Amino acid sequence: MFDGAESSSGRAKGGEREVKTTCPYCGVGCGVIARVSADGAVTVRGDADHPANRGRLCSKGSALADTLVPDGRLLYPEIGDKRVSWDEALDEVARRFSDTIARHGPDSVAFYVSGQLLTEDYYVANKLMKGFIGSANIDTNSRLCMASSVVGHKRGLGADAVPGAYEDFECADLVVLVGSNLAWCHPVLHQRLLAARAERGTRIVVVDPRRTDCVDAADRHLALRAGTDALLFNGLMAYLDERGHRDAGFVAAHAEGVEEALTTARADAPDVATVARRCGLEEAEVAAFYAEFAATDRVVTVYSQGVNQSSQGSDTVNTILNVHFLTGRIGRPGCGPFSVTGQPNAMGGREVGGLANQLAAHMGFTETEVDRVGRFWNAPRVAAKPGLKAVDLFRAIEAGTVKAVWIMATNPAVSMPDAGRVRRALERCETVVVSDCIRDTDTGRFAHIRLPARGWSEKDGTVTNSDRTISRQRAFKDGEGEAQADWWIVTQVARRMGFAEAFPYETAAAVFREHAALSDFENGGTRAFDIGALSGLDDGGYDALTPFPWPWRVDAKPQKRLFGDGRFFTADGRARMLPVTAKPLPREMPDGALLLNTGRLRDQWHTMTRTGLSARLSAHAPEPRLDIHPADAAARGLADGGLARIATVAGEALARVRVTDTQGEGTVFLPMHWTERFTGACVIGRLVDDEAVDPVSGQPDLKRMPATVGPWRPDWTAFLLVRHAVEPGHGGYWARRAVAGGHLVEMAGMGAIPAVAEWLPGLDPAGAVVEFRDPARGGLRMAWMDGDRLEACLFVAADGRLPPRGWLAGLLEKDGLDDGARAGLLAGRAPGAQADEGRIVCACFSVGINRLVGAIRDRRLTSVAEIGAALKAGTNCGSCVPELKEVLRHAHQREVA
Ligand SMILES: Nc1nc2c(c(=O)[nH]1)N[C@H]1C(S)=C(S)[C@@H](COP(=O)(O)OP(=O)(O)OC[C@H]3O[C@@H](n4cnc5c(=O)[nH]c(N)nc54)[C@H](O)[C@@H]3O)O[C@H]1N2
Ligand SMILES: Nc1nc2c(c(=O)[nH]1)N[C@H]1C(S)=C(S)[C@@H](COP(=O)(O)OP(=O)(O)OC[C@H]3O[C@@H](n4cnc5c(=O)[nH]c(N)nc54)[C@H](O)[C@@H]3O)O[C@H]1N2
Ligand code: SF4
Ligand SMILES: [Mo]
Repeated sequence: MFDGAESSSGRAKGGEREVKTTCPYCGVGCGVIARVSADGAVTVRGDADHPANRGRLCSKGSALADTLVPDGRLLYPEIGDKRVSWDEALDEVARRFSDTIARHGPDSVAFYVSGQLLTEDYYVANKLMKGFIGSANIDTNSRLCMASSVVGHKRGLGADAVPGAYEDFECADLVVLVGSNLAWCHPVLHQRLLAARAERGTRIVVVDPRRTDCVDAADRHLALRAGTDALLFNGLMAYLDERGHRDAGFVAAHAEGVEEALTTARADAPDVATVARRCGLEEAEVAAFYAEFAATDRVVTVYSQGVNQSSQGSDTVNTILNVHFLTGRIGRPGCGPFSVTGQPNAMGGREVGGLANQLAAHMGFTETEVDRVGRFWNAPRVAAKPGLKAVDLFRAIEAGTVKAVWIMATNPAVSMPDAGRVRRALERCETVVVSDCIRDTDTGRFAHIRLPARGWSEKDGTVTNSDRTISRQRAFKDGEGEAQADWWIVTQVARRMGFAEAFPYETAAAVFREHAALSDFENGGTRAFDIGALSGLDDGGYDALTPFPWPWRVDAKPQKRLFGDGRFFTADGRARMLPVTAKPLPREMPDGALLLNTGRLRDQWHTMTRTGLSARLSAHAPEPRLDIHPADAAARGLADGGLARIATVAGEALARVRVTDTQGEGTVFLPMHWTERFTGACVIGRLVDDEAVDPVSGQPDLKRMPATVGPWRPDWTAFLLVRHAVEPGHGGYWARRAVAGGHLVEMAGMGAIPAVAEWLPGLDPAGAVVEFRDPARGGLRMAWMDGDRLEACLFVAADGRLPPRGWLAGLLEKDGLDDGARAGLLAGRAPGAQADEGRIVCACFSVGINRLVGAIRDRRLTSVAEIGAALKAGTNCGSCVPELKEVLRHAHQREVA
């Protein structure tokens, strides 16, 4: 296993290097080969040897090299806004935490960390807080992400362990996607599923209130009423039992609680008609789904945030597990419940105990476990009880009981529910430390101390993906500025707090060895997570480590699939079937309100600190957009492409309207990605309140927020193309995105057009070399030049008529403008008849909607394959194929009409 040193970091010709690492985005955990040329330029490609992706990458993975830019990086430690040395910064963090603890006790401090830390970072942070500070106040953004699955797993399986492997997607005959937009959020896994479907006819059922791109390749779409999944699965369990599909042998030998679970399910969902009515579905479609499930032996049920991010997320997870236990569809090829994890290391965080209600290495807070971890760490005061979960943690900060918080690798001022409260809490907190790669984030603005973290490409460690495969991330570049690895930063602070002996680490490998040893310590097969086989790994072995699934016990092989022997990690070894009663939505729906669903877009990652740097990735969804059903839009006077105001009890937002029948009536969808660095008023966390939380997992309900929606009709609209990022200060709508060579800022406002100097910081109207006013139409056009180079141009219109952005944006890329370009500049038109690319559909080859439609028309293209042959669109990662089909469908409809 370890003789692959060459394969992890090899030398290619001409001073080039190739390094094997792992993609830092989603939980698929694809292997990436980074090629660094002699001049330092980086290109990436998929690693054909990696078991997760076998060479494939999606649009985000393919664009990784675009994000390796110094733009916006936090380069040095800062106290206040002043640059300081590492020594000063680390001393200050240690002093403030130690002082606060001395004055107010260990529970007056907290860490809020992230599934984007590497396991080694996570391990050290958890050890410092739970073992040496003596509080369990360390929680993670996984609380917003996986906490309900963790609870469901622990209750049903006795351990937080995903039973299957990605191969199960490929040998299943039916894959049910519940609340998972796999096509956009786990694209490579989705491509593997589609390949299997092409080969063996795997059937796919999508359970989602929205018609996502997954539906394109699915046999059935159950567009159920939001929040009714527990009922659907209770109904399925009752149905299966009634029709004789119980695996009596499995249940008798390996499962506990079947009768109680069934009695509750039957009461909840006595028949298909009741289920259909309550889920808002046709009886026939529910019956057909149930019959298909019953008739298919190999079924994988995949679920993610549509299930987890719910006030009854944990219970819903258990209804899914129940169905698999009842029918013995677990522990066999092509069978099982499958929680797909979101972040690259969501799973690793669970292994080290990153959640406030876990200790470490899959141990909790029983006296035995606290004692065991204490002996292993040689720690004087291991926390004896769980700490505050994310929502409660920020409330405690607001209340002033938690007085110092260290936030690492997450952006809670955007991603937490009731982000307004989170911001108020951070504002009044005595000590806020933020470790991030990026200097100016919404959360970083509240920091007293900023610590520059190394990012992907600069740091070494391990991550665990959705199917328990542990892979190495490897550094292939130096850290930007003085950035350091998170494990190093925490280690330095721990030493300064007086715990030097317990934090001797000089390498990530040393941390990993200790983590592996703890997983095996007094385990004896009782804990699922065990990688004891690696506790003696030397540095060379760590460097060369190739991907493997856990558990990997001493003297055994790594284990891909769990529970094949019917033994679970409960005390008696039997699976637990939990009785669940489906609950109504947690929040009152005011009259006329729509249900606000929130989630992800294909080409952006969370709060856009990295994907937002890529022009390619930013072109697919250029602005924050509200998806709304045509009937709901019409009833509210909303037009496609116009602007909408969205208001909830927590806050309000402005977004661009997209009228689409992919959205169910009565619901709207907003992406979670935009922050105040990218838009004036569409921060998702400001819209969702923190009142509806799963009582067991503490996971907030982020997908079912009542909202009122209406048109927002600006008096003027504008756009600005500019080399350096500008945040307009006019208080209306704006959205900024990266374009090649700079930024494009779309704007709209109420009232009179403000004077440029007032709302566009850094742009001096006196410095504009070309200016053109059009009083008749209330318009204004200005350009700023640096010699022959375009620095910025601004177009404002009172009648909504602005020139297309594509050609103009291209001018930022040019070193100088020729006479033709200068002439066209303020006309906003290319001198020749150059086509505007329009919104980008295929991110891999930057193919825009206008070019697509033109080619379909002019070259009479009729299929996705023909588009691929003509324009290459859709031929790399394949994520845009459903959209290409849509474009084809519309183009042909237009032709017929
Ligand atoms: N492109 C991209 N990919 C990502 C990420 C990203 O930021 N961008 N983030 C990663 C992370 S951390 C995560 S956690 C994953 C999340 O991956 P997913 O869970 O697939 O993504 P979401 O868009 O949050 O939500 C999934 C679906 O749940 C549906 N849904 C909402 N309410 C309900 C309901 O009541 N019932 C059902 N059945 N469905 C419902 C939504 O309509 C949505 O289509 O993605 C990962 N991958
Ligand atoms: N309404 C709504 N809210 C949601 C969700 C939703 O679906 N709807 N989804 C939730 C989910 S599932 C998740 S996972 C969260 C995600 O939300 P966040 O975790 O807040 O989002 P990110 O943008 O991924 O934040 C990661 C930060 O870490 C920085 N970073 C990257 N690498 C490193 C590193 O190695 N070290 C350090 N120190 N910093 C680094 C990045 O620059 C960035 O600022 O959002 C949650 N919030
Ligand atoms: S599927 Fe996920 S892990 Fe793979 S390349 Fe895309 S974002 Fe990265
Ligand atoms: Mo997540």
